[in-house]
Amino acid sequence: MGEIKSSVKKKKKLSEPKDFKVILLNDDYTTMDFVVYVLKSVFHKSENEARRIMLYIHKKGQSVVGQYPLDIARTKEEQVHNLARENEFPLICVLEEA
Ligand code: TYC
Repeated sequence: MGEIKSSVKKKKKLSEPKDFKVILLNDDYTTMDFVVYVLKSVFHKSENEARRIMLYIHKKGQSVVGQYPLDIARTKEEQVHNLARENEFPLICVLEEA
């Protein structure tokens, strides 16, 4: 009697791709209005939410402003830095593994 072979293949466990937090940092030169503009245009925050987050960063030094898969997080980071450069502000954001 031949052995019955299972046709069901074992599923290789692929770990879920990690998300990355996008963190906006405070500085002394970027205007509050510009940070609010970035939070609205890049991170789709409402006016009230953008102002609340901006003031939190201003007081505490930094804040997570979103969490995304790596490619999207990198794109957001680049958009922030491009907008900041175009407008001659030193605004910085960094990514951190979630
Ligand atoms: N500290 C800035 C000021 O007083 C405002 C600011 C807030 C800058 C948040 C950057 O991520 C930031 N003009």
